[in-house]
Amino acid sequence: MSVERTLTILKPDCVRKELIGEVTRRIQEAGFKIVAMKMTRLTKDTAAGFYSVHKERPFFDELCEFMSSGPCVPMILEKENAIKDFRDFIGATDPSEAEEGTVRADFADSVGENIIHGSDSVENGQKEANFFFSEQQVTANKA
Ligand code: ABT
Ligand code: MG
Repeated sequence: MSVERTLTILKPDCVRKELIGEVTRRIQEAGFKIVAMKMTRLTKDTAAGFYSVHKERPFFDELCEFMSSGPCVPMILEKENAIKDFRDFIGATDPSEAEEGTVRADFADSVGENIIHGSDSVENGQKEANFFFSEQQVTANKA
């Protein structure tokens, strides 16, 4: 196994519910190292860019509305096998199907508002990290 990077976003519902601290604590306790982090608010257009793979899906407009409805907290995480381990850690997209003890099972209300994002491949993780951060912002944190 090799060290991978994944991009997570604590979504606007996570921020509204004042769960930034709790979810971040769980991320760190599970062994993911935070190498970049910020709070930002996406515009509807920026959210559409981030989720452009879903642009033909019926839920796309609602998704972009939600993701731009308030501030969110993107982070780059590093760990061995980070992509799969983080997807397991957050639980299924639909919280009613998410395994007990996962972030989505514990805190998410619905498939549309599901608290947290995790990249679904190493390649997408790199693209999504570049969407929010420059490499310089990551290496600056390692010094
Ligand atoms: P993300 O980590 O946000 O990408 O979610 P995940 O990879 O688990 O699931 P996908 B399929 O990528 O969903 C992207 C966002 O679209 C929302 N969604 C998805 C709906 O609202 N309705 C649906 O029927 C489906 C399949 C969930 C995801 N984000 N949010 N918020
Ligand atoms: Mg996805």
